[in-house]
Amino acid sequence: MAKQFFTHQVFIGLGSNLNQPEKQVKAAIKTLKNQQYFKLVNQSPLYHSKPLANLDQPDYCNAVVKLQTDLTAEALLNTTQALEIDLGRQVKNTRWAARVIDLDILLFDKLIMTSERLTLPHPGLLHRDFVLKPLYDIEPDLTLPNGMSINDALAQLPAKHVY
Ligand code: A4P
Ligand code: MG
Repeated sequence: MAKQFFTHQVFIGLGSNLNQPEKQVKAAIKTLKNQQYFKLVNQSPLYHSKPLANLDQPDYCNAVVKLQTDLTAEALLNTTQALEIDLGRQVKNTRWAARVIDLDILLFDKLIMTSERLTLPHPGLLHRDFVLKPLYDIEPDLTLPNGMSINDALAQLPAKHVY
Protein backbone atom coordinates (compact mmCIF):
# COMPACT_ATOMS: atom_id res chain seq x y z
CA MET A 1 0.00 0.00 0.00
CA ALA A 2 1.25 3.51 -0.78
CA LYS A 3 2.66 5.39 2.21
CA GLN A 4 0.37 8.09 3.64
CA PHE A 5 1.62 11.36 5.09
CA PHE A 6 -0.54 13.24 7.53
CA THR A 7 1.63 15.30 9.83
CA HIS A 8 2.03 18.61 7.98
CA GLN A 9 0.05 20.52 5.35
CA VAL A 10 2.31 22.57 3.12
CA PHE A 11 1.84 24.93 0.18
CA ILE A 12 4.68 25.40 -2.30
CA GLY A 13 4.83 28.23 -4.83
CA LEU A 14 6.44 27.48 -8.16
CA GLY A 15 7.85 30.13 -10.50
CA SER A 16 9.82 30.11 -13.75
CA ASN A 17 10.74 32.71 -16.34
CA LEU A 18 13.40 30.95 -18.43
CA ASN A 19 13.53 28.15 -21.03
CA GLN A 20 9.78 27.81 -21.71
CA PRO A 21 8.46 28.64 -18.23
CA GLU A 22 5.20 26.73 -18.59
CA LYS A 23 7.09 23.57 -19.50
CA GLN A 24 9.41 24.08 -16.50
CA VAL A 25 6.55 24.48 -14.02
CA LYS A 26 4.77 21.40 -15.41
CA ALA A 27 8.00 19.38 -15.18
CA ALA A 28 8.55 20.56 -11.60
CA ILE A 29 5.00 19.54 -10.59
CA LYS A 30 5.58 16.13 -12.14
CA THR A 31 8.82 15.78 -10.17
CA LEU A 32 7.09 16.83 -6.93
CA LYS A 33 4.47 14.14 -7.56
CA ASN A 34 7.17 11.48 -7.67
CA GLN A 35 8.89 12.25 -4.36
CA GLN A 36 8.84 9.66 -1.63
CA TYR A 37 8.95 12.12 1.30
CA PHE A 38 5.74 13.93 0.53
CA LYS A 39 2.45 13.50 -1.23
CA LEU A 40 1.12 16.08 -3.68
CA VAL A 41 -2.60 16.40 -2.92
CA ASN A 42 -3.66 19.35 -5.09
CA GLN A 43 -2.33 21.69 -7.76
CA SER A 44 -3.53 25.04 -9.09
CA PRO A 45 -3.88 26.09 -12.71
CA LEU A 46 -0.85 27.82 -14.23
CA TYR A 47 -0.77 31.65 -14.18
CA HIS A 48 1.23 34.10 -16.26
CA SER A 49 2.60 37.20 -14.57
CA LYS A 50 4.82 40.25 -15.03
CA PRO A 51 8.09 40.27 -13.01
CA LEU A 52 8.04 42.01 -9.64
CA ALA A 53 9.36 45.57 -9.57
CA ASN A 54 9.09 45.77 -13.39
CA LEU A 55 12.48 44.12 -13.69
CA ASP A 56 13.78 43.81 -17.24
CA GLN A 57 13.39 40.02 -17.50
CA PRO A 58 10.93 37.60 -19.13
CA ASP A 59 7.41 37.11 -17.76
CA TYR A 60 6.80 34.31 -15.27
CA CYS A 61 4.70 31.20 -15.12
CA ASN A 62 3.47 30.59 -11.55
CA ALA A 63 1.49 27.90 -9.75
CA VAL A 64 0.91 26.56 -6.24
CA VAL A 65 0.74 22.96 -5.04
CA LYS A 66 -0.45 21.48 -1.75
CA LEU A 67 1.61 18.74 -0.11
CA GLN A 68 1.34 16.49 2.92
CA THR A 69 4.60 15.49 4.53
CA ASP A 70 6.22 14.13 7.66
CA LEU A 71 9.39 16.18 7.03
CA THR A 72 10.26 19.13 9.27
CA ALA A 73 10.20 22.57 7.61
CA GLU A 74 14.01 22.68 7.42
CA ALA A 75 14.21 19.19 5.93
CA LEU A 76 11.58 20.17 3.38
CA LEU A 77 13.66 23.25 2.43
CA ASN A 78 16.70 20.98 1.92
CA THR A 79 14.58 18.81 -0.35
CA THR A 80 13.08 21.65 -2.42
CA GLN A 81 16.50 23.31 -2.82
CA ALA A 82 18.02 20.03 -4.05
CA LEU A 83 15.10 19.62 -6.47
CA GLU A 84 15.65 23.16 -7.82
CA ILE A 85 19.20 22.17 -8.74
CA ASP A 86 18.03 18.84 -10.24
CA LEU A 87 15.50 20.78 -12.31
CA GLY A 88 18.26 22.95 -13.79
CA ARG A 89 18.35 26.00 -11.53
CA GLN A 90 21.72 27.72 -11.52
CA VAL A 91 22.81 29.27 -8.26
CA LYS A 92 23.09 33.05 -8.71
CA ASN A 93 23.95 35.59 -6.08
CA THR A 94 21.56 38.18 -7.48
CA ARG A 95 18.22 38.33 -5.69
CA TRP A 96 15.21 37.99 -8.01
CA ALA A 97 17.42 36.93 -10.94
CA ALA A 98 15.60 35.22 -13.84
CA ARG A 99 15.38 31.50 -13.09
CA VAL A 100 14.44 28.15 -14.63
CA ILE A 101 12.59 27.16 -11.46
CA ASP A 102 11.97 28.55 -8.00
CA LEU A 103 10.28 26.53 -5.25
CA ASP A 104 9.16 28.67 -2.32
CA ILE A 105 7.66 27.21 0.84
CA LEU A 106 4.65 29.50 1.25
CA LEU A 107 2.99 27.93 4.30
CA PHE A 108 3.92 25.09 6.62
CA ASP A 109 0.85 24.39 8.74
CA LYS A 110 0.25 27.63 10.68
CA LEU A 111 3.94 27.94 11.54
CA ILE A 112 5.36 31.44 11.98
CA MET A 113 9.16 31.48 12.20
CA THR A 114 12.31 33.20 11.03
CA SER A 115 15.70 31.51 10.95
CA GLU A 116 18.81 32.20 8.93
CA ARG A 117 17.56 29.94 6.13
CA LEU A 118 13.80 29.92 6.43
CA THR A 119 11.03 32.46 6.92
CA LEU A 120 7.44 31.21 7.31
CA PRO A 121 5.02 32.18 5.96
CA HIS A 122 7.05 33.16 2.87
CA PRO A 123 7.70 36.93 3.21
CA GLY A 124 6.21 37.71 -0.23
CA LEU A 125 2.94 35.88 0.41
CA LEU A 126 0.68 38.86 1.17
CA HIS A 127 2.07 41.01 -1.64
CA ARG A 128 1.80 38.71 -4.65
CA ASP A 129 -1.30 37.97 -6.70
CA PHE A 130 0.61 35.23 -8.57
CA VAL A 131 0.80 33.41 -5.20
CA LEU A 132 -2.55 34.29 -3.58
CA LYS A 133 -4.70 33.56 -6.67
CA PRO A 134 -3.45 29.99 -7.17
CA LEU A 135 -3.54 29.46 -3.39
CA TYR A 136 -7.19 30.53 -3.40
CA ASP A 137 -7.91 28.14 -6.29
CA ILE A 138 -6.88 25.13 -4.25
CA GLU A 139 -7.89 26.29 -0.73
CA PRO A 140 -10.63 28.96 -0.90
CA ASP A 141 -11.46 28.60 2.81
CA LEU A 142 -7.87 29.00 3.95
CA THR A 143 -7.07 31.13 6.99
CA LEU A 144 -3.49 32.41 7.00
CA PRO A 145 -1.34 32.12 10.15
CA ASN A 146 -1.96 35.82 10.91
CA GLY A 147 -5.70 35.11 11.10
CA MET A 148 -6.56 36.73 7.75
CA SER A 149 -8.74 34.86 5.29
CA ILE A 150 -7.32 34.20 1.84
CA ASN A 151 -10.25 36.23 0.48
CA ASP A 152 -9.28 39.31 2.52
CA ALA A 153 -5.62 38.83 1.60
CA LEU A 154 -6.57 38.92 -2.09
CA ALA A 155 -8.77 41.98 -1.59
CA GLN A 156 -5.94 44.01 0.00
CA LEU A 157 -3.37 43.36 -2.75
CA PRO A 158 -1.71 46.60 -3.80
CA ALA A 159 -0.39 45.59 -7.26
CA LYS A 160 -1.45 43.26 -10.06
CA HIS A 161 1.09 41.09 -11.82
CA VAL A 162 -1.11 38.30 -13.18
CA TYR A 163 -2.60 38.89 -16.64
N1 A4P B 1 14.25 31.28 2.24
C1 A4P B 1 13.74 31.88 3.36
N2 A4P B 1 12.45 31.54 3.52
C2 A4P B 1 12.12 30.72 2.49
C3 A4P B 1 10.90 30.07 2.13
N3 A4P B 1 9.78 30.20 2.87
N4 A4P B 1 10.91 29.28 1.01
C4 A4P B 1 15.64 31.46 1.81
C5 A4P B 1 12.05 29.13 0.26
N5 A4P B 1 13.24 29.75 0.55
C6 A4P B 1 13.26 30.54 1.66
O1 A4P B 1 16.00 32.10 -2.11
C7 A4P B 1 16.90 32.79 -1.29
C8 A4P B 1 16.90 32.16 0.10
O2 A4P B 1 15.63 32.33 0.69
C9 A4P B 1 17.12 30.67 0.13
O3 A4P B 1 18.47 30.35 0.20
C10 A4P B 1 16.36 30.21 1.38
O4 A4P B 1 17.24 29.80 2.43
P1 A4P B 1 16.39 31.77 -3.57
O5 A4P B 1 15.26 30.99 -4.16
O6 A4P B 1 17.74 31.18 -3.63
O7 A4P B 1 16.55 33.23 -4.24
P2 A4P B 1 15.44 34.19 -4.79
O8 A4P B 1 14.23 33.40 -5.11
O9 A4P B 1 16.01 35.05 -5.88
O10 A4P B 1 15.21 35.17 -3.58
P3 A4P B 1 13.90 35.38 -2.79
O11 A4P B 1 14.13 36.57 -1.93
O12 A4P B 1 13.47 34.10 -2.17
O13 A4P B 1 12.89 35.79 -3.93
P4 A4P B 1 11.46 35.25 -4.08
O14 A4P B 1 10.63 35.80 -2.98
O15 A4P B 1 11.46 33.79 -4.31
O16 A4P B 1 11.00 35.98 -5.41
N6 A4P B 1 7.86 37.78 -10.28
C11 A4P B 1 6.84 37.01 -10.71
N7 A4P B 1 5.90 37.54 -11.52
N8 A4P B 1 6.73 35.70 -10.34
C12 A4P B 1 7.67 35.10 -9.49
O17 A4P B 1 7.55 33.91 -9.18
N9 A4P B 1 9.69 35.41 -8.15
C13 A4P B 1 10.66 36.18 -7.68
C14 A4P B 1 11.59 35.63 -6.65
C15 A4P B 1 10.82 37.57 -8.08
N10 A4P B 1 9.82 38.03 -9.01
C16 A4P B 1 8.81 37.25 -9.44
C17 A4P B 1 8.75 35.90 -9.00
MG1 MG C 1 12.78 31.94 -3.86
